Amino acid sequence: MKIGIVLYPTFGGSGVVATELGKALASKGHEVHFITYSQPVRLGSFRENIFYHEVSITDYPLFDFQPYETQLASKMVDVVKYEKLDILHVHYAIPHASAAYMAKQILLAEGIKIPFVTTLHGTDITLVGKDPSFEPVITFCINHSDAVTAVSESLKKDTLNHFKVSSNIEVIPNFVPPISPKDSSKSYIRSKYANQDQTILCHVSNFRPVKRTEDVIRIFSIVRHQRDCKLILVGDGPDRYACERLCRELKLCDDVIFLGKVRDTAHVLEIADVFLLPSKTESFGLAALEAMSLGVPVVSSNTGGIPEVNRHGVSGYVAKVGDIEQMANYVLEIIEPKNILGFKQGAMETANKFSLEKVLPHYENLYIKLVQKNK
Ligand code: GMT
Repeated sequence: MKIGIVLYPTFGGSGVVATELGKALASKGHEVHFITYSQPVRLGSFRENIFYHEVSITDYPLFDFQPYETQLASKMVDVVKYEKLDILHVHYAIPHASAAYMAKQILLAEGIKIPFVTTLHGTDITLVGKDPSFEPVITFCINHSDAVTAVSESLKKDTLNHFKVSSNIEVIPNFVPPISPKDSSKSYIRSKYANQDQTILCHVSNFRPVKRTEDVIRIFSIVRHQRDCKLILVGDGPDRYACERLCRELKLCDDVIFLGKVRDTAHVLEIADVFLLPSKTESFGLAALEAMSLGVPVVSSNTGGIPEVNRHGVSGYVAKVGDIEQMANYVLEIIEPKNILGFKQGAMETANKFSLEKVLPHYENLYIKLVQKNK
């Protein structure tokens, strides 16, 4: 099949999932066309069957805001028409699904029929809670997509609660992106951040308020009173400065390492002992799944879709949002020498349920069904 994938090219989970999905489809022989405004961070180097179409944004002085959605729709029309795509798959409702609907109508007027799948990732749905002005467009796009998928049962439930949905939503969970072979220099890298007796806690996010990154530092501070440990923070975003300030205030600077944005997070995750994800809301928690796949247990909040991923008492523990004392106690329990191996094993086994081989056929089957129906 010839598949167009529309995505945000950034470090966010939706972009990572869309890019890894495209790479996996390409390695199975499908022709994949990524459409977005800059090269997706996880795309990596040249690969067979992968094409990238950049949406260029015209800087025209009349516009205070450049009409990205219009240029994206035009690009989709162009790529579908000239690359003869069979299907479009858009990740994130705003503005990708509305641009896909527009592109579909333009193509229909020219006698070309193309189905499109919309995958909801979470913040596209919860956003409407903050800004109801998006509601009519999101509702329309969900109801006029040829198929809609959500990354967790929890997100499906939220979508049905927030919007008047008349079409079916299929839950296709996120998957563990293939991890490049273990770095032979793992113990060398570990030794650069901690000594052998120290425990490494880790957190990866975009430091937005929803991630509650300051909770990560407070949890670490409690744990550190009882165990010699280090905290590695990966990512960047609006709350980073507040986190740096908090570290100074709590006198943690020597033990907290801010790495900033890292493309290949697996190499950092694999040196960690426990991953922390205390988010306020989270439709899935891809970063936690990546950690689990590397045998790193997770202590997280119990919000949204996280408990579908992080199995309480198996791959780690979940606690109420903001309950940093409980989360710190869970970390201490996991790192007890008698417990750690069981949790590492539990994390890997749970992550295995979200393997690429298990999840990919769901998308492929959906595409096949829609392409055949479209004929
Ligand atoms: O979490 C973010 O800030 C980024 C956001 C995105 O759209 O890239 O992540 C959402 O989609 C991910 C992939 O499906 C999920 O793993 C994240 O849980 C979800 N984030 C939230 O719901 C806050």
